[in-house]
Amino acid sequence: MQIKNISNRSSLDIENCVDEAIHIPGTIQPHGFLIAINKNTSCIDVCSANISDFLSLDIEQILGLHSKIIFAEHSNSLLSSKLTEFEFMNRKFSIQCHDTNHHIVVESEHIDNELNASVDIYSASVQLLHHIENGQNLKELVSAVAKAVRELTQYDRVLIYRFDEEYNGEVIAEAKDDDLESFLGLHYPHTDIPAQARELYLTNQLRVVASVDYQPVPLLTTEESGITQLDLSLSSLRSVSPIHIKYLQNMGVGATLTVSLLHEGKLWGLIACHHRQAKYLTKEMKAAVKLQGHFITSQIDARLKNEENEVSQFTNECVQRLLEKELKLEYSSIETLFTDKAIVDLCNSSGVCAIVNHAIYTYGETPEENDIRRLSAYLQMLAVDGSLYTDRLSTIVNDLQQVTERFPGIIYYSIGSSDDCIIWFRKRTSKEVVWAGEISSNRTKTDKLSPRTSFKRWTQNVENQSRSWLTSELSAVKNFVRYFQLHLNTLALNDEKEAHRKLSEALKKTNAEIEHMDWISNHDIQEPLRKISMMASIIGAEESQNIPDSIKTKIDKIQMSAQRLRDLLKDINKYSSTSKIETNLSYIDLNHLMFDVQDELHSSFEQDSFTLEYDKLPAVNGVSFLLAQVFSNIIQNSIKFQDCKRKLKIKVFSCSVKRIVNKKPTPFTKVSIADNGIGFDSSLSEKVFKLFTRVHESNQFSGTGAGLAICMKIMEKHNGFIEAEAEVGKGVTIHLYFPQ
Ligand code: BLA
Repeated sequence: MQIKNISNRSSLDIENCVDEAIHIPGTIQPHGFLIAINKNTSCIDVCSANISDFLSLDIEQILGLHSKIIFAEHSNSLLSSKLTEFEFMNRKFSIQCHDTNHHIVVESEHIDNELNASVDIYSASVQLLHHIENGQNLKELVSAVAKAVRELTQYDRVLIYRFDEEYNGEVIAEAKDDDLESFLGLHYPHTDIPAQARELYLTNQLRVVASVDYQPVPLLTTEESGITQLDLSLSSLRSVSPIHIKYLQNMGVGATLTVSLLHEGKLWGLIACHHRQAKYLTKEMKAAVKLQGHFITSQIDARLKNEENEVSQFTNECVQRLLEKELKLEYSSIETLFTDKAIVDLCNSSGVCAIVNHAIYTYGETPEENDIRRLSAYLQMLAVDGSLYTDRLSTIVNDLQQVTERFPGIIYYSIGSSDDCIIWFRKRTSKEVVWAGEISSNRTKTDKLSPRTSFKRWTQNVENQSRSWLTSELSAVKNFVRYFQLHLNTLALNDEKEAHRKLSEALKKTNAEIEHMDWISNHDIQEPLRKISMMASIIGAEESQNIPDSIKTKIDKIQMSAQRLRDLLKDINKYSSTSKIETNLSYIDLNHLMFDVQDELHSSFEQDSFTLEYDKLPAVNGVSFLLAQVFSNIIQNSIKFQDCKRKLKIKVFSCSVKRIVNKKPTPFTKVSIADNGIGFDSSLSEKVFKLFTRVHESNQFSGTGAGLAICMKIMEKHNGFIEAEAEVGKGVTIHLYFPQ
C-alpha cells in the first residue's frame, strides 16, 4: 500500500494569502481525528495521521477498512443517525459527520468529562436569556452577550466584533479578565479577515483553534485512491491558516473560539473568544455557544429594527410638523418652511437649501450661495432619476473641495424640470477611528508570514466622510420632497392663473381702447368727412357753370377721396367689431348658407357675368352671419379680380384633411373657393391676409384691402384658419379650415 500525504504545501506569504484555499488545507488540528468514508464502497479512503493515537490501529489497517468495523450497525446511516458518541475498544468518542461530494467525513474527539465540569451550561444559558430579555438597545445587548458568553465558556476575553459595509471591523463589546488590556472600540481593517474566510464563516458558523502552538496533522490516503484533496469547509477540526495562527500568536492569544453573527444573509459580526492558554471545548459547550450565536443574531435584528424605529419615529414627527403648517399660496411660504428646525431634523442633517425659480432658501449650516449653485449643477448631472445621496461627496464630485470637505454627506432631489432642487447637508464625522496597529508599515519581507506584529493603537481622523444616511432618514426626506413639490406645483399653477388674469385685464383695456377708437372714427372723423363731401358737392352744384373744368376735376377728386376714407372707416369698424362678437357656435349647413350668399350676390352683380358652382357641402360649427360674410368677401374678390379675357368661373368644394396642430395631426373640414381670375404671385399668399394689403394697383381695383383680414379673423373665431393659393394669370383658391 502506497500512502500519500494530501496536505496543501503551497507556499504562502502576505501578498497571496488573500487567495489561500483555506477550505482544503489537507491538515487538521491534533485534538481529534478524521476519517473520510467512500460513499460507494463504505470503505475508509482518507484518515488523519494521528489516528493511531485514538483508535490503536495502524494507518495501513485503517485505510481501506470497511466502516462497519468501527461503527458497527451505524455505519450505513452515519449522516442521518442521531449518533453523537461511539465506543471503540472501550474508549468513548464524540462524533460529528458531514457530507462532501464523494465522502462522509467523520470527525471525532475523546470525551473528556473533566473539561466543562465546573460550568453549568443550563444556568449560564438561562442567565444569558435573562440578559437578552432585559437589554434595552443594541449596545446593552451586545455587552450582556459578551459577559454571558464569557461566563459560559470561561475564555479570558470575549469580544463582539461588528463589520461595516467594507468589512472593516470594530470591537463593540468586551468581557475580559481584569489583567488583560482592553480592545473595546478598536478598529481592524477588512484585510485581517479575508473574503474567502468570511465566505466560509457564513456556512460554518463556529470555529475552535484549541491551541495556536499545535502541530497540524496531515491527512493521508493511498496512491490508488486518486484523491488529492478533501473539502473541509464544514469540518470542525480543519487546520486554520498559518497566517491567522501567526496573527494570533502576535496578539498573544493561545486559543480561540469564534461564532459567526449573521444578519440578512450577510456576516454582520463575530463573537471572538480569546484564551491565553490552549483551551478545549466539549461538544455540548460548542453546541450551546452556537445556539446562543443564533439567538443573539435574531435579537440583533430586533434591536436594529428597534433603533431604526426610534429614528424613524422622530423623523416622521418632523415631516408631520412641516406638513401641518398652513402655508399661504405665495412664494413667501417657502421661507416659512425654511424657518422651522424640523426641516433639518427630519433627516438629522446640519443644513438644507432649496433653489426655487433661481432663488435660494437655506436653513442651518450650508455652503455659500455660489457654491450651492455650482454643487447643484454637478448633482443634477450625476443624479439618476432626479435624486442622489452619499456620505462621501468627494468621491463623486472632484471640484468644490471646500464643500466636499465640510459637508461629505448630502441628499439631493431635483424638483421640477429646471434647475430647481433641494439639498440636505451633513457635516464631517468628527469621530476619530482607533485602529489596532498599522499594518502596512509593520510587514517585512523576512518575516513573510507576519500579518501584523504591532497591535498598538493609533488614531485616524475620519475625513471627508459623514455618518451614513439611515433608511428612515432617507424615507422622511422622500416624503417631505413629495409634499414640497406638490406645494411648489400649486404655487406655479397659481402663478399661471395670476398671469392669465393680468392678461385678460390687459385685453379688456385694449378692447376698451379699440372701442374708443371706433367712437373717434365714427364721430370725430365721419363728421368732418361728411362736411367735406357736402361742401364739395355744394360748390360743385351751385357754381357749376362758373367753375373751370380743371377745378371741377379737383372737386371730383375731393369727393372720391372722402368716399374712400369713409369706406376705410367702415372696414375698420367691421374689422374691430369682428373681435368683439361673442361666438356662440351652432350647426350650420353650408349648402343653405351658399344659397343665401349666391342670392344676395346676384342682386348686386349681373346674373350671367359669372358662374358659381358648388358640390354638396358639409355642415360646420359656426356663426351664420359671420360665415356668410367670409364667403361673400371671397366671392366678391373673385368677381373684382376676374380676368376680362375669359368668363369668371367660381367653384366651391370640400374635403376632410389632417393638419398638425400642437405637434399632433388634427382633423379639419376644408372648404375651398377657387376662381379663374387674374391671380397673384404665390409669394404673396400670406401677406394678402394682412389688414389693408392690396396686391393690385389701387386705381384699377376698388376696395381697402380689409376683406381677407376680416375673413381671417372670423376663421380664427371659429377655431379654424384660412390659406390662399394663387398663380398669376390662373386664379386664386382660398381654403377655409374648420375643426371637426
Ligand atoms: C481569519 N482573522 C481571521 C479570523 C478573525 C481574524 C476573527 C477568523 C478566525 C476564526 O473565525 O476562527 C481577525 N481576530 C481578528 C481580529 C480580531 C481577532 C481583527 O480577535 C480582533 C480582536 N489575516 C491578516 C492578514 C491576512 C490574514 C493580513 O491580518 C492575509 C491577507 C488572513 N485571517 C486570515 C485568514 C483567515 C483569517 C486566511 C482564515 C483563517 C481560517 O479560518 O483558516
